[in-house]
Amino acid sequence: MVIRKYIAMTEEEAAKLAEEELGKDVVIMNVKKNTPKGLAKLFKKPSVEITAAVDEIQSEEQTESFPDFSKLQEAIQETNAVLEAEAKKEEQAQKEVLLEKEPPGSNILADDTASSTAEAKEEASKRDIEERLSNLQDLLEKQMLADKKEKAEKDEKENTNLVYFDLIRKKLIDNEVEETYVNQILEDISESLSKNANLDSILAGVYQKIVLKIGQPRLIDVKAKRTKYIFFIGPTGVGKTTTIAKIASTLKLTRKTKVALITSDTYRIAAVEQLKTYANILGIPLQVVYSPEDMEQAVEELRDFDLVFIDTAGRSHNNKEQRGDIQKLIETVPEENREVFLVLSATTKYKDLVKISLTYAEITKYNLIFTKLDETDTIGNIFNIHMLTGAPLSYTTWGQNVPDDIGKIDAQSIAKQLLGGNS
Ligand SMILES: Nc1nc2c(ncn2[C@@H]2O[C@H](COP(=O)(O)OP(=O)(O)OP(=O)(O)O)[C@@H](O)[C@H]2O)c(=O)[nH]1
Ligand SMILES: [Mg+2]
Repeated sequence: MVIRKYIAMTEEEAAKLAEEELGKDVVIMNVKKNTPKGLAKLFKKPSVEITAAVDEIQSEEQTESFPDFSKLQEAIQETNAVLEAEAKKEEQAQKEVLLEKEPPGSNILADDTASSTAEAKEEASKRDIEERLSNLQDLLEKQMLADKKEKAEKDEKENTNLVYFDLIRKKLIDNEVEETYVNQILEDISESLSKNANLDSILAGVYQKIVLKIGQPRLIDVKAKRTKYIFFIGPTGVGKTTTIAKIASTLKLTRKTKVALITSDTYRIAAVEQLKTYANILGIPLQVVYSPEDMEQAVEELRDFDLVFIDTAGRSHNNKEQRGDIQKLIETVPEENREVFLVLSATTKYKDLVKISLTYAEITKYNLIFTKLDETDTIGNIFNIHMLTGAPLSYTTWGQNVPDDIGKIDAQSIAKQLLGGNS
């Protein structure tokens, strides 16, 4: 894409300069009026600066538009047919007049009269045909002009939209939204695009599409009548335990929800200690389970609580046996009483996130939590993984502070960031 600035006294003059240099497909991206202030007013005149862009500069031959010969050909054929029909009609009319007026028995006189009448008729018919021909030509010219204008308007609209689409596509891809999803969004909105679309309306359309695709956050159901058992699963070190602490403290402190904790992460002493510390601070019970049988017992014992959070050990998604352990643990609780959150770090590279999320999808349904947003500037992967798995998005976290650095997923803020705005 070529982007240039042009300054002139009026916007039209500046646009003309742009068109002369960049061709007729040029798109005016921005218009800035320069009004001199203070003393500068005395010796400087106001001017207009435009920013113009074009996909690529076209050569003279390309920009020149050729007449539409097929239309011209059709019109000529039509004209010929009309003329022929007219001539035939006239010939017939003349024959009829002669037959009617010829006095019987005076051939010479009759010949003279007939020939002068015929000449006059012929003259009139010629004038008539000429007049019709000229009208037809006018009509033809008008039609051609209208066609040309319509084509130019259509081309301009399409080219302008293409430039805007390219700008938006580039922004989304810079923010690591997968190209497939970018194209999907742009295709969706190009169908519903109005004739007078400008950059703002296209941006608004894309923004809306992203917000709709992200959807409503799927949060923990604090009003459930039955005890809810909430599992946190995911790779090592992504922030599962910290996120449980954040959610449990917020619910305990602000909503007075009856919360209990279970940990099955018995592989590291530090892991149990970490959760015990949070449990002590919050004054809530913690049960440690070593097997699915222990889990069943803990579930039974904690059935008077509103919410029971279950911390699991970070697992490599590549280890089949470990995946099997997690699945067994989850299935100790009936589906209607449980909720599973897959915790992923926004800093993990896309290829790994794809593999992790697809592997976990084989063992359970889940909602998505993305952590460590404070450690990355690109958040396209949140959108990508949601689109790939269809799993609802729930929370994001952006720091180590318990309980502050957590919030429900904010579709508007994500859409704005993906489009290059501030959240
Ligand atoms: N910057 C940042 N650090 C975080 C965030 N959430 C958690 N952490 C840090 O990440 C590290 C690991 O957090 P844990 O909660 O222990 O992670 P885990 O998933 O439970 O880890 P394992 O139990 O070992 O699998 C800790 O230092 C946390 O303070 C976050 O949103 N942003
Ligand atoms: Mg942990």
